[in-house]
Amino acid sequence: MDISALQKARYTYKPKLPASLSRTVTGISVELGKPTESAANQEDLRNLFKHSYGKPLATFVQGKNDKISRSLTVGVILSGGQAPGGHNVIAGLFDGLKKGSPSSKLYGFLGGPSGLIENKAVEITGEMLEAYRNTGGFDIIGSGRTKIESQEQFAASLQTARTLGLDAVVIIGGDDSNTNAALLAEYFLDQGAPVQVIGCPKTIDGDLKNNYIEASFGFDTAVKTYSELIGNIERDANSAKKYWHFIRLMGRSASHITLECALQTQPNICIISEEIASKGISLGLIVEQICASICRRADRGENFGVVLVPEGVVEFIPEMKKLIVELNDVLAEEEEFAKLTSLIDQISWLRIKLSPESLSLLESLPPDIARELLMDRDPHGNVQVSRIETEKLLVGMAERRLAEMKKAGIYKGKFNALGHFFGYEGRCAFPTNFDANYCYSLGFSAFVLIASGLTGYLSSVRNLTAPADQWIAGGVPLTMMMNMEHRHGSKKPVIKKALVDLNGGPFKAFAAKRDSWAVTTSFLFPGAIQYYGPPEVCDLTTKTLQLEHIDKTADHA
Ligand code: FBP
Repeated sequence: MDISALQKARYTYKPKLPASLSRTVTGISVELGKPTESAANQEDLRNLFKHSYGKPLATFVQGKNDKISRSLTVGVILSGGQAPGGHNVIAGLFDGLKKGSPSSKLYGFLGGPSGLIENKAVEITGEMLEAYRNTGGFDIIGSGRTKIESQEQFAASLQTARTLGLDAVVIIGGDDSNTNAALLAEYFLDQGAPVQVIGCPKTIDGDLKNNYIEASFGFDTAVKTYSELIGNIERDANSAKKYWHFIRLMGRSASHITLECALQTQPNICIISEEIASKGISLGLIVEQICASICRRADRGENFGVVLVPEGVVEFIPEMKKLIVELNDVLAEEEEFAKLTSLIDQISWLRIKLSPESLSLLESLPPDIARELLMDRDPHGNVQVSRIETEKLLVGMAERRLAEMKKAGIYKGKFNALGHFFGYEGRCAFPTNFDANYCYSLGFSAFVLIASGLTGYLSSVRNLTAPADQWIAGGVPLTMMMNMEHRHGSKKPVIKKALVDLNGGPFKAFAAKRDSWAVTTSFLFPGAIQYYGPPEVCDLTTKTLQLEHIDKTADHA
């Protein structure tokens, strides 16, 4: 098979581990802290997770560990959207297992959680893994978004675990997939089945984080890929001086990706969904603010610019959010609706089900956007925001508003706009050195958690702004990150999503500069990810991680 020169070179890269994991495995011991509480709704969660609620934090330290050299059989699942570094999590887990005992086995479930339910698995061998080390993608075993939620699915998962003789299942996923991991751990305990469940924090969206999970893997690589592309577009805009580029960026809910890209590239305008929600800014006002910048730049003769739009923003604009919540509830149980194919029929079916305000908003939207809002939800009940072309909606609205402003003599410039969407471009890039090391460490930590007999934990590697050997590895109880939320028309236990903190360092750093970026051309060109070369270029962490680290250090001072 042909492989690129970079792929060949990356096979030989040796990921770095925290010092606590670099010693011989029998020298890695686990220190357990005090019992923990969930993020909110403690009473509800204590009742729902009778066997796994409130476990202590685990930290790996130097010490004797006799249990660790057992022969283990483990199954691994890649769940949800691709994120750079997934192959390295599997590599770290595999290498850990084999260091523990060469007779240990690792099965990979095919196509995500459904592989566990249906017992579709392959044994991952050293030889097979060699072709995937330090590469992007999830293609070694594939991924999927099946949600393990019914009693039949839980029972089938247990049956698979028994058939394969599994000691543990590792679920590599985001907040929804790790919610599944928590439910599965609880189910196995309830059934008295000795099958442990460990999660690993994956998602380019960067919204699976808290005091113990500093970042989800894949974020570093994805934002650097998008920032390179945005920087290239900025340079083109500044050369041609004739286009406004509206760039929508992935990130289903939180705006971490968009915020980090703004810090790396200094565009003219960047919308942060969390701010829109907190200030109750309407769609009309967003367009007004964009047009104000376009006008001021036109007055300086600069009829070009760059606008960053988080894909999740539609769910944060108050009137759109109300519409989406109503649609989610109405569409959750309706088979009748799924049979309707034309937009006219769909809207007339919804006429008596939606509130008058939501109905009139839906009817006022361009047909393409209305159609996108009515598309199928994902298995977790989420609207598929990556398919809603918000950048086009904003371009259309800005065009109309600028035409009015021109008529009124307030605007004298020219407005030619181009829309872009960057999402899939970043999800399978070769992991940066940071993600290659981080993912390998997360996989290795998952092995130590399993070998230490723990279940219901998320593998955790902290102190990420320091060099890898100073990282702190361990595990965080999954129930510690949970709360109750309204999903699919009812209250469900879920891992709490970390949205952009408007009082946090990253947002404040952006807010301090944005007024000047809105008028002057202040573009920054980060360039392509570098895998080889000076550490100040190759090992640079994200600005989000650096600024959040400064916040945490100040909190502890
Ligand atoms: P995960 O949360 O599963 O990691 O997925 C993240 C993501 O890339 C979002 O940014 C995006 O909205 C979504 O996946 C798109 O998924 P799909 O390609 O399955 O529609």
